[in-house]
Amino acid sequence: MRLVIGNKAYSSWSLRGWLACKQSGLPFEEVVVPLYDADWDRRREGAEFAPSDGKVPILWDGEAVVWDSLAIVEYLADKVGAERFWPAEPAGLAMARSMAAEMHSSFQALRREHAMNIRQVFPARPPSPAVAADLTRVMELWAQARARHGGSDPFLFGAFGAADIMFAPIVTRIVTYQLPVARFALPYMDAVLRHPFMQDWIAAAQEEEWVIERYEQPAA
Ligand SMILES: N[C@@H](CCC(=O)N[C@@H](CS)C(=O)NCC(=O)O)C(=O)O
Repeated sequence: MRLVIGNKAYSSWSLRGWLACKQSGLPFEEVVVPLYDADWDRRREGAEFAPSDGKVPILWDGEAVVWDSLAIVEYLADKVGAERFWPAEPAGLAMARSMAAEMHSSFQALRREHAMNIRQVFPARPPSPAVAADLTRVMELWAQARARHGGSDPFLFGAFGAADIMFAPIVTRIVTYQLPVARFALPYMDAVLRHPFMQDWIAAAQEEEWVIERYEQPAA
């Protein structure tokens, strides 16, 4: 398999796709392309990107191409077995799938106003009302997953899985912008950040030389 991703410092959807590949346990080659550089428009029209929507991540598996982070999770879960990604029992499965889908479709203010930047910790500032509302919803979801399905393991549904993969860039944004969170969330966030896959990604992001200036500013 070959996974095309953007800058590890900034590309949150790439992080999700990459975590999904790591979680699958399958070997894969990663192709990291610098987002929005001088070659970006040319590159996204090339064969590596077809027939995607010109965005990363893109997973190639022989002739098969999957170009959306949540679709990559689903594709790999089908390929290696759902138990690596999703809770086995129906109530946990229903909640985990709903949370992954909500993450994929929602939290626009948090995503727009606080772009991922794994290399930075910006001075704390009060979040906008829209971001505060997004954070409240994230806390509600994490609290419910942990209380109902977390058990003694630290992740949302016990073992590390698809829901954690989808929320991992929210964890890093909370750190980067020092956003306020409920106390119960701290051990969960710590477990995500300490996960070996996350440690590998963060280390690689630190090594990257590409800089996108607009992501190097704290939120307005
Ligand atoms: N729906 C896509 C979103 C992918 C996405 O927006 N990727 C960003 C990088 S994090 C991108 O490629 N942006 C390039 C562009 O919009 O030109 C997914 O979940 O994979």
